[in-house]
Amino acid sequence: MTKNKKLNAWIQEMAELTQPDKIVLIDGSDEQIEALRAEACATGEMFKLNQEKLPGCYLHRTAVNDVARVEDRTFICTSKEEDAGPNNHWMAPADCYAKLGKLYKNCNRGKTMYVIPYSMGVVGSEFAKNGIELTDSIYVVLNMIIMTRVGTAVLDAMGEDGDFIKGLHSRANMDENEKYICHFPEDNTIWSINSGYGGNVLLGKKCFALRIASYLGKNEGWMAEHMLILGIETPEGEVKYVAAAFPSACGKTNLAMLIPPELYRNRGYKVWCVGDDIAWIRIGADGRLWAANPENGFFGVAPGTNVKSNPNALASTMQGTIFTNVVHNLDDDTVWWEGLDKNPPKNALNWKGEKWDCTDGSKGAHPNSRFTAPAKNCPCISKEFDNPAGVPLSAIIFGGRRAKTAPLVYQSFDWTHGTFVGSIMASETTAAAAGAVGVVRRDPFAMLPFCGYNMGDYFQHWLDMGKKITNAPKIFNVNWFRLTDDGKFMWPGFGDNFRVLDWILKRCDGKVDAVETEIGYIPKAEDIDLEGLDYEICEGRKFNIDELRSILTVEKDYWLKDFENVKEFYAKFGDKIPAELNKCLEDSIARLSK
Ligand code: GTP
Ligand code: SPV
Ligand code: MN
Repeated sequence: MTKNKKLNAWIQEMAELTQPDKIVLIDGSDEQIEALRAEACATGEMFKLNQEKLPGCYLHRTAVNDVARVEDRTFICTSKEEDAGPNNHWMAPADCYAKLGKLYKNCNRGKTMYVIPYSMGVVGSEFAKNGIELTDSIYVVLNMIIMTRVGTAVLDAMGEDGDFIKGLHSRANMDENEKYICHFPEDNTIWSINSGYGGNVLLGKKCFALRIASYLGKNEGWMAEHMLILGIETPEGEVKYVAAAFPSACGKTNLAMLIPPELYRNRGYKVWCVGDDIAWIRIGADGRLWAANPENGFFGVAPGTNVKSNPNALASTMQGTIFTNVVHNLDDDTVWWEGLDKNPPKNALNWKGEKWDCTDGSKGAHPNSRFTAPAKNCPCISKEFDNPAGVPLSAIIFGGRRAKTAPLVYQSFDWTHGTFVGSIMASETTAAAAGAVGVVRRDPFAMLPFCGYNMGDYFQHWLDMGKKITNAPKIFNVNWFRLTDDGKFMWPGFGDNFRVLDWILKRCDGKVDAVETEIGYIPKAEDIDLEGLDYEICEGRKFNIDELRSILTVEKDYWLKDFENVKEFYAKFGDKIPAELNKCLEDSIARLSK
């Protein structure tokens, strides 16, 4: 089928196991894409939207019980359980292969198995890595074509004996009790069965580019992170880059594409998007950290995306986009979701495909409904997007959803303390994963669901990397999600987050001082530029410098309580927690208890 013998043998082996009627190699050609779209529309797997308003756009609905990642059914299968760590569910590789082997047996009978050759990173470049996904789903094929670099060029880059990550996916019979997303880092293998939802089935994304890649990065001296990458162009025309790790549905896509407030636009500032979800980070010859986005598209959260909050994301979805689990407007075959505008369609189907009455209080789009859009559609895509070396980082930013405790922004004391700040991250859970929403949980580095090995070893890897970087980025933490007592967001967020980025860059350049507190350096309120900010917190009450002061305060009682919870979290990892981090924790508690 291809000129790569290992690949041919593996395809054959998986075909013998799953017994497809037909095997189709994805070459990435326009003709093949058109034929697949037509076939998916004929079977009802996808719906062709209004091609005048939304050229090349389609709608897909997943099964109603298959709308998010399933963390309880996600496994890391290493020979030793300790290598997966308490942050992962574990199965012995042989047991998992045996268990899933039974589920895969003959599961593709009567179906076509598609062979998708894809590259994470620019095809054939030094740091790119190849994968093959076998799938029974055209929806998966078409999403992978947007999200990664797919087709014949990848096979050419792999050559006759090149390696690849082996990904086997089948929707099989969609039995929710037999859904598994399993990773075999020691075999470069991913097996996913009985799901059709994004993060569970687009195997290049979380499964490969984070779980398998984090494991490879640990062994090879680089990092795979759940981070956006953006460039800030200054009025002098210089571009500085930052990467930011926020948990799922906590604002990466929005920050990555933000449009600065008018005040800054007038001064000549611009933001360029390099990536919105995943960063592969290496140490460059100059001793700096260089970050590249291995993906080729955006799998973004639809609800809340609108012309004010994220116009660049919205523009990215205007062509060649697949919408999943949004509202279908039957009048003109367009799409809608909560927070798009104030005019929900009257004649419409909800995400389940039922007739939807927008006045009955029910949600039309699923809270984790998504768009899959080509990165090249984004009006602010960086000119470095296709640079295989990536971009040099001036700052790394951590953040999460915290109604209380975490201030708007603070800076760590140094790399080690910055690693500590990443390790103590916590955030309210969101609809991106199955389970309860709004519960605070520890989510170090926004990698809790994505670290493919023991998180204690991952913390150590961060510390080790720090020792090798001669010119380290500064590390910060932000929180856009502080709430008032009556449950409203205090900080305006979105484009106004640029005001915080501006402070961060000034700190990196040593152009502004800060207040040293128990948890790190905090801005003086007057150093965050509020000019032109016109934000109503509640009826008639505008955001002002006093509000800002209140979200820049270190509330000691909250922090001490939080650190008790960090202790419990660390305890799960036993002696895997690096001594330097335990020391940071003790020192922080001591400073706060004074
Ligand atoms: P994943 O794709 O799941 O990894 O998520 P993400 O981190 O890219 O999250 P995204 O940017 O899509 O944001 C998720 C939700 O948070 C959306 O509904 C946004 O509207 C909302 N959001 C993003 N930024 C802000 C902000 O600054 N303030 C507030 N209040 N909400 C925000
Ligand atoms: C996330 O959940 O962090 C996502 C979406 O980016 S998914 O690809 O489904 O994981
Ligand atoms: Mn994500």
